[in-house]
Amino acid sequence: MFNRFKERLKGFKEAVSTKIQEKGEAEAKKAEAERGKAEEGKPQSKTGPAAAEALEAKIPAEDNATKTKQSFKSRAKSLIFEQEVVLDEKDLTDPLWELEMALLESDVALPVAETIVASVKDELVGRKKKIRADTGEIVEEALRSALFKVLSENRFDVDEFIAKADKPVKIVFVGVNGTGKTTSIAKVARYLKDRGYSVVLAAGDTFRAGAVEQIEVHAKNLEVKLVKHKDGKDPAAVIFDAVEYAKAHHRDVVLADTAGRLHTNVNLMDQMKKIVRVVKPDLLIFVDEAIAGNDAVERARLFNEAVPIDGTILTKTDADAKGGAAISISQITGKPVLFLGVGQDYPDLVKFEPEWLLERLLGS
Ligand SMILES: Nc1nc2c(ncn2[C@@H]2O[C@H](COP(=O)(O)OP(=O)(O)OP(=O)(O)O)[C@@H](O)[C@H]2O)c(=O)[nH]1
Ligand SMILES: [Mg+2]
Repeated sequence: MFNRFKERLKGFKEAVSTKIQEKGEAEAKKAEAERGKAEEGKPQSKTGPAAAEALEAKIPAEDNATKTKQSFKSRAKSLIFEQEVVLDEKDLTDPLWELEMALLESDVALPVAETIVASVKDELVGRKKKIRADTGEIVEEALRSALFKVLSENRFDVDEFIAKADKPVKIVFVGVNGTGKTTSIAKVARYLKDRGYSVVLAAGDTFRAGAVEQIEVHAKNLEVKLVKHKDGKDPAAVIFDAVEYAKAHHRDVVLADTAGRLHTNVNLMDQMKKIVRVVKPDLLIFVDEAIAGNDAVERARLFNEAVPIDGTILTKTDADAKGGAAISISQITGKPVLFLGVGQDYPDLVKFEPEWLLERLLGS
């Protein structure tokens, strides 16, 4: 998961680490030279690389028995770098450019990439950083904090929402063809059943051949009621009936499937607007696949413009090397990500938590 993203960030991390090391070394030398000047004529007590070498030369062979030359050198080096380095904007120009390119190539939307870069810059510039061997950690921390800020916006607790909402809770799933709507409905049905809710499915994809049979298989597997029309072509009517059924039988949640549609298909977009007018869903969920990257984000924006969505489900994150859609989609739509699809089976659904995603984006 997100392998290319991790790979692409390496360049940035290395660039900052190198910059901090270089600056640390330069400042150590400067400090040493100044101390040298101040103490001219006095008995010398040197620090820095020269001191390390001088000290090393003085250590008698017997004292040296347990310490290798190498370990002494590295201790000396860590002493040298145990000082504070302040990075300025100029130091970070190249590394931050590298970061922006890495984000854009990972399909992070431009405004989101800019936000992340600005936030990383904020973290790194002007702060005194104690430098030892952990320059990598400083960079990692700045990235983590910048990404966390982006991922934590528009947070929404779907469990809490369903628990508190009047029943039946009406949830309609929309999106372009083949992105995983029907599979996600089945996964969410199972997720809700596991939490004690009763679920009704609505076979609202009256457009694609085989769509009703497909959701019928899921309903059977999951042992949930499916409401379908025999020859009806009006998805709004099917979903409306499913809601009526749920009311009459005191079911908690209605999950409504719809046909895949492109935002450019005026008729199908009008049909979606009609579904929303008739059903008045409590949640209109846009489903798209993480592997579509920028396209998924752009489609989410366009669907949200046509009919305001309440959130998204990003599927196929298990197959996504870049991570850009998962990072950007909520920022661009202003709506939360509710779940991530992480495989083809029913349990392969993860409730969106910034910490979970962050761990996968930056973890080893
Ligand atoms: N790897 C992976 N595959 C998924 C995931 N979600 C769905 N799929 C697969 O994506 C394919 C399409 O899934 P569907 O649920 O039929 O997609 P849809 O949006 O309903 O498609 P249409 O009804 O044709 O618009 C299927 O082969 C699913 O198994 C996921 O999270 N990970
Ligand atoms: Mg479908």
